[in-house]
Amino acid sequence: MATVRVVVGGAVFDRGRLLAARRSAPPELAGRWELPGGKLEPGETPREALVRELREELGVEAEPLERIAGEWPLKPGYVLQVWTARLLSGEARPLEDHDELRWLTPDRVDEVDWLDQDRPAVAAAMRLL
Ligand code: 9L3
Ligand code: MG
Repeated sequence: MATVRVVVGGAVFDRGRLLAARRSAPPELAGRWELPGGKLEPGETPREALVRELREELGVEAEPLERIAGEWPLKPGYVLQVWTARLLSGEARPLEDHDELRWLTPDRVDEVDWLDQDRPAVAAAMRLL
C-alpha cells in the first residue's frame, strides 16, 4: 500500500503581511502563487521540513508557529499541510523554484493567482493574521 507523502507549506507572516511566492516550475504550475515549502524528506518532521524549505527557497530563518487545521490533496500520493510561521532573520528572496515574491496585506491577498490547493489555507491564515 502506498503511503501518502506530506508537502508542507508556510504561511509566513511579517509585520501584518503574508508572503506569497510565484512558482517557476513545473510548467503546469509556473506562474501560479503558493505558500512556499515542499516535500518532507525521510525522518523529518513537518516543522523541520518547513524550516529547511524556507531556508533553501527563500534564504530566511523562520519559526513554525501553528498548524492550520485541514489537509489538502495535491497530485496523487501527496497532501498539503500548512503551518503559520514567523520570520526570524533574513530578507526573503526567490532563490529556488520561484521567480517573484510578494508580501500581501489582508486587503490584497486575492490579488495573486493562488494555486487552487492553497486557497483554503490562505483564507484560514488570513483569519489568524
Ligand atoms: N504544492 C502546492 N502548494 C504548496 C507547495 C509548497 C507545494 N504550497 C505542490 C506543488 C508540487 C508539490 O506540491 O506539485 C511539491 O512541491 P515542491 O516540492 O515542488 O515545492
Ligand atoms: Mg517548494
